[in-house]
Amino acid sequence: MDLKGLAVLVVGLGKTGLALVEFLGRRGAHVHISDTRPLAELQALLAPAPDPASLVALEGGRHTAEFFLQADLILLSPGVPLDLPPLEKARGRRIPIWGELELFSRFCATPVVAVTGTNGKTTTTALLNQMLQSGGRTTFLGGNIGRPLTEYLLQGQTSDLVVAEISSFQLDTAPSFRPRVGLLLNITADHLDRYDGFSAYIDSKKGLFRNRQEEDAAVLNLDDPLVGPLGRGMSGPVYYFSRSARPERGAYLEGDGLRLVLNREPEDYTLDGFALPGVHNRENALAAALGARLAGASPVGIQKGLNEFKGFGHRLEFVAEINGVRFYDDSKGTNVGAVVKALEGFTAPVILIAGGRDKGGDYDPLQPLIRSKVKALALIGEARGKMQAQLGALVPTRPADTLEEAVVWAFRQARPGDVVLLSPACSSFDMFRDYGHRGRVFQQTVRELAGDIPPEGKEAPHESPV
Ligand code: UMA
Repeated sequence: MDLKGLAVLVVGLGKTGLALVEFLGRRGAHVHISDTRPLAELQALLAPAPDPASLVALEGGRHTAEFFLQADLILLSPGVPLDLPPLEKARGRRIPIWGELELFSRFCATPVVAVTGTNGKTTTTALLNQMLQSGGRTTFLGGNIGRPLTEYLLQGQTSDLVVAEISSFQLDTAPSFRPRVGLLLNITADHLDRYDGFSAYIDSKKGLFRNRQEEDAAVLNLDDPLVGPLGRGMSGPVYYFSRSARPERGAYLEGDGLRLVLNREPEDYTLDGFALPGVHNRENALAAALGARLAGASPVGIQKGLNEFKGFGHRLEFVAEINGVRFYDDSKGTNVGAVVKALEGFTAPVILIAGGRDKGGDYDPLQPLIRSKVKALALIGEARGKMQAQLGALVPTRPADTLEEAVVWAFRQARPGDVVLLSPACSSFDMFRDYGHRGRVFQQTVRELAGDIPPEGKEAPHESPV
C-alpha cells in the first residue's frame, strides 16, 4: 500500500499516535493529528519528531468534523471511541477509518501470535514470548501490553515472530487482522461503557478469528462457557486448554505439572519452578505453553520460560511486607473478573482497595468474595459511590479522596498476616495517567509507610480525584 501524498489523520497522540506519526512521515504521507489535549501539549510531544516536514495540520483541545473531513484515511488510537460525531460524518463521506492494528496488518510481513481475552492477556502474552525467546526464536512483543505494534514496522521487521496482546478496542477497527496463532483466554464483562451491551463485547472478542484460514491455529479456553463452544464452528486446527478437563488436543494440568498433546506424543512440563501465584496463573501457563509450542517454541524453551518468568508489573505484584502485613499491587485489575481472580488467589484476610473510573458494569459479582475473603474495603475515584452502594454494606468500607489516604487507612485496618491489595475493578484515567502510574503511586506510598522513601520524591496524580 502506498501512503505517499495521502492525507492521513491520526486521532489521539498517545504512544500509538506518536508511532503512527513517525511511520506515516517516513512513508511520505501528509500527516494530520487531532487530539483532545491542549495544542501546546501536543506541540511539546511532537517537538523531537524526526520529520516535522510531514506534519501538515494539528488540531488540539477538540475533534471537529471539518478537520476530520480533510483526510483521505483516518487512523485511530485504541482508546478513541468509535462513536465520536466527526467519525460519523467521515463514515458518511466514506473516508476509511482504521485502527492502528489495521495499518499494522497491511504492512507487517512477519507471522503474528495474538492473545486476547478479558483477563490474563498480559501475563500470558509475556510468558508465551519468554518461552519463544528462551528457545532461540527472535520476537517483537507489543500491542496492548504497552508497546505500539507500529514500532515493529519502524524497526524494520527483523524478528521471526510478532507476539501481540490485543484488546477488543484494537480488534474492532482491524478488519484485515489475521494472526497465525490466535489465543482467546476468557470473556467476562468489561468495557460496557464503550460497547452496546455484553453481546457486542463478546462479538468484538470473536473478531480475533474473523480472517482465520485453514492453516491458522486457534487456542481456546475449554472451561469458559463463552469461549469453549466457539471451536465447534471452526475448521482447521483448534486446540483447547483446560484446568479441569483433558482435551484431546491441547493443554491441561497433569499431577503437579502441565501436559501438552498436539499431534505427537504427549509432552510433560514441570511447574515446580513456576513463580506466579494462584490457579488462574496456571491457566495462563497452559495457554502460553500451548500457544508458544504451536508458534514453534522448543520444549526446552517452554520449560525454561516456565522456570524463569517472574511475572509482569502491576499484576498481583508483591510490593512489601510491613509488620507482617503483605502489600500487593494489582493495578492492572481493571475489571470485576480480574478482581475475582486476584481475590481467589489469597487465603489470608484481604483489605481491598478498589475504585477508579467506572466502566458501566456491575460490581455485584464481587459480593460472595467480599464476604468470604475481604475484611475491609477502601474505595477511591469516580466509581466509589456506586461501589459503596453495591458492596459497602458487606464489610467496613471507607471512601477515600486519594490512593495514598486509602493505603494508610487500609494499613490501619490490617493485622499481622493480612494482605492489603490494590485491585481496582475500574480504569485509572480519572486520577492517573494509566494503570502503571496508579500502581507506581501505590507502591511508592507503601514504601513510604515502610520508611524506605521520604515523601518528597512522590509521583503526583495528574488531576485531583472527584
Ligand atoms: N484521545 C483523544 N480523543 C479521545 C480519546 C483519547 O484525542 O476521544 C487522546 C488522548 O488525549 C491521548 C491519546 O488519545 O493523547 C491516548 O490514546 P490511547 O488511549 O489510545 O493511548 P495510547 O497511549 O496510544 O495507548 C494505547 C492503549 N490504550 C488504550 O487502549 C486505552 C494501551 O493499552 C496500549 O498499551 C498502547 O496503545 C500500545 O499499544 C492500555 C489500556 O488501558 C494498557 N488498554 C485497555 C485495557 O487493557 O483494558 C484496552
